[in-house]
Amino acid sequence: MARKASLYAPSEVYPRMVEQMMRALCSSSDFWEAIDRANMPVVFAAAVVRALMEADLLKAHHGQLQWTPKGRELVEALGLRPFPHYQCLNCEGRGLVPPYHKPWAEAFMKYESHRPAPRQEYDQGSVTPATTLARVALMEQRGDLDGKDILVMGAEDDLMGLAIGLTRRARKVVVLDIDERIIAFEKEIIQKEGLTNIHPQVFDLRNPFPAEWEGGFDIFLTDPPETLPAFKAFIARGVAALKRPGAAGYFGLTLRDSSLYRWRKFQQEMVSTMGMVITDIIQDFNHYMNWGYHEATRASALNPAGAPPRQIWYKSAWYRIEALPGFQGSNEPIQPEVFESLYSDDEGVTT
Ligand code: SPD
Repeated sequence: MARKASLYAPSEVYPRMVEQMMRALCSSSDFWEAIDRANMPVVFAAAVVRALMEADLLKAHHGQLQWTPKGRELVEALGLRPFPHYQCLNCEGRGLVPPYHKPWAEAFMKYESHRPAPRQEYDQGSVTPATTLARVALMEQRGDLDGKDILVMGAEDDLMGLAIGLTRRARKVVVLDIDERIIAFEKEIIQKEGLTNIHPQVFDLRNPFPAEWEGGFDIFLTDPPETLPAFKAFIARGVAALKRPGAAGYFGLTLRDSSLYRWRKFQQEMVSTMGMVITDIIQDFNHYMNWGYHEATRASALNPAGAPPRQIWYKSAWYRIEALPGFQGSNEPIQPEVFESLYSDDEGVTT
């Protein structure tokens, strides 16, 4: 089965992938929910489903994926069980509960629902408010908030810079985003709240940073596009912005638009080329609210059952990396050919 599925996937499908997806399909007949349970890129999950359907083990029926009698027999013969649900319901598996009762969190909750709607051209798809609050809580817990100079590089539809600003505990927060709607939205709130430590500005991250930002920050945050050159360009630039050893970066990496093959390359870049150490990888920390342009994506076309997602299925791991002596970033411009395929390639299909 793995060999057959490999014909439809960008890289080799190995037997564990088939087993994961089959177990996920025992847990849910919904394509998107099954991907979430299997924690597998859309393209690989679709390849396994296609191979199972061609072998007459699985069929699509009224938007759902159902085992055929032959499929059910195989599942039983292999002893495959649905995945159990042991996740903590309070923290949703993040390992910490956002401090909803704190004044800054309450202020954030008051504003967040008015944020501009996601745009496909920028691959927007915002994380849930709980995710944003949990990210700030994690920074506070790791000593990466109080008195720090913080740089937020894009993905500000997640409103991370705003949430950090509202704590009034960072020394300075510089927020960069290409989407002028978001920058205008934040400027209004900043004025209303009388915040003096947050500076949002429209910035195209294809351009190099001005000299004063190089080595100017204690912390960077981003949620980068996941094609390899785009990832390298974003993270290397974040690293170039760090002041000294002990400074840190936070970012999200999915297993929806990237495979473990690609994670290995990302990790090699960060550790070997940039001299960073990975201190945290918290799976499924980031939950993304479904975006309005789903039906126009390749991901949607890859679902043989056709039905759109009914609940949150797109999640990512939250990484924290820390600079060690000798670390090295790069502040090169992002080349036009990198930008052309910034969001989509053979694995990235949700934009
Ligand atoms: N296109 C779907 C929304 C994706 C949001 N960006 C996730 C980037 C993760 N590094």
